[in-house]
Amino acid sequence: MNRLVIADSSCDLGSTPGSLQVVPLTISLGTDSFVDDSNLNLGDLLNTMKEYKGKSSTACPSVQAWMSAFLHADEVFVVTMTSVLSGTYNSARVASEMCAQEFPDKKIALFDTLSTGPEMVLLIEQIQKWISEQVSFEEIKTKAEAYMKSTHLLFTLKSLHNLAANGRVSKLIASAFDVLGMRMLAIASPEGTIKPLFQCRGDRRALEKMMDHLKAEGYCGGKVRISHVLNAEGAEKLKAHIIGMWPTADVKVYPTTGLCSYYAEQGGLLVGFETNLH
Ligand code: X90
Repeated sequence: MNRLVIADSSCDLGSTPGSLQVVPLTISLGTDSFVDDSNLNLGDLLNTMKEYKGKSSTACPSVQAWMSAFLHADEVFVVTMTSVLSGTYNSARVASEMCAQEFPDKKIALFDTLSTGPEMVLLIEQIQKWISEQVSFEEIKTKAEAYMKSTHLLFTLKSLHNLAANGRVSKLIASAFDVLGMRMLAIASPEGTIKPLFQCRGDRRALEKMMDHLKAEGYCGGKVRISHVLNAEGAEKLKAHIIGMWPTADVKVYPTTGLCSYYAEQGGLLVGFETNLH
């Protein structure tokens, strides 16, 4: 029997044979279409975004794409971004129902993280660990539901343009955001929506505010995963601050792939963190 974690590409990870299969979303800028998989040229996407002033959009994976991914293992654990802002979860759910009819012995567990990016990564890593420890399918399901309650997503953005243009944040929130030199700090709310916390000017202030938020939420040295859109410097600074305060913290930094790069936009930082140690 083989077991696999499957996630949509908003997790910012690439597929790793045998342990993670990533199902891509697609980003469209006019007639250019970018599939968020290992062939994506991120520089190309970001440059096109800079130059292109027309309408752009994204599309979630098709039911068929999820179904083909589900065929890779007998037991699959599917980790998706928030069902409130994307059809990704729903498409995976329909695929799992179709799979269940065709392959009644296959086991599929679906997890709507009500978040995205690095908060998905925390769950993916945790499920991979349980798989390696041969924890049963049912037990992984129960443990994962509980684990999701102890993970969070904080992010800072320099622009809300693509989120607002695609209806993922309200026009009201976007118009209240004075973009020039400002950064928006926001979180994934427990309901799976974008909840702005405050705006601040300058990277240093944003860093202080992020540290304040981690403390206020009860972060105490657990895992942190940070993805960034061409902002390795900001991500590494935050990592250094976290390690400075909690020296044994397990913190990893990596670049976003296509979907999060498109929505978080240049300079964006996404921070997934645990508030309970496991
Ligand atoms: O086309 C689609 O179905 C994809 C839509 C995705 C919409 C949101 C993606 C956000 C990516 C921005 C900051 C984090 C948001 C937190 C969500 C609760 C990254």
